[in-house]
Amino acid sequence: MANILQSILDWLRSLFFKTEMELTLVGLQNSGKTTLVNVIASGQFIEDSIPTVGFNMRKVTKGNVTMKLWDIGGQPRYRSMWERYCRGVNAIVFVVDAADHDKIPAAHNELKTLLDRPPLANIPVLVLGNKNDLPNALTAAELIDKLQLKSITNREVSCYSISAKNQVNIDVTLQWLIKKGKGQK
Ligand SMILES: Nc1nc2c(ncn2[C@@H]2O[C@H](COP(=O)(O)OP(=O)(O)OP(=O)(O)O)[C@@H](O)[C@H]2O)c(=O)[nH]1
Ligand SMILES: [Mg+2]
Repeated sequence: MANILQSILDWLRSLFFKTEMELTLVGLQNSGKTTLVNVIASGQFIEDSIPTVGFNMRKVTKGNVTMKLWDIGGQPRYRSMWERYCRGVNAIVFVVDAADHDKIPAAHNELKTLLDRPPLANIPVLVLGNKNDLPNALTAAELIDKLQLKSITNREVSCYSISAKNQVNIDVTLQWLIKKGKGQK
């Protein structure tokens, strides 16, 4: 009953109030962060995105939700910036190239280092195993195992297998993110 009431309240609130939220996308270079932002913003897969120098910011409005998306470069020289751009956001989106098995240990390390930073305590994390259109891409279950996501207990963590290219699971990704903007579980 409480759940139904909560849903009705959320729905009423969504009719009258605009939600503004901030999200930061991080992850190793070539994992597909900029491609994903383009897909979220315009529904278009742009084949030759160039490596991000520093960061980009895009504002995207979906219904009455405005998302400020911080897309940070994944090359080693930019990784020290990740923490700064993750502070105070509604959620951190950690993008992984699920087909690049050799880079999984490095992705695991970077994720762990980032989440160990005290200013980022409690911020929800969405891990996206991108490029599931490629053969041998790791499934969500395999990523949960290899990135040891079950060992993260001090915050909410979810993991989806997506393809920015074929727009697979972009809808569930957006639903998860928008919920975080509304402060929902
Ligand atoms: N097959 C496939 N390729 C993808 C997908 N998403 C992105 N790519 C490709 O992966 C490459 C890297 O994509 P980017 O979006 O530039 O990667 P990035 O994470 O922003 O990289 P940095 O800015 O250097 O951190 C590009 O050639 C994309 O076309 C996908 O879902 N499937
Ligand atoms: Mg980029």
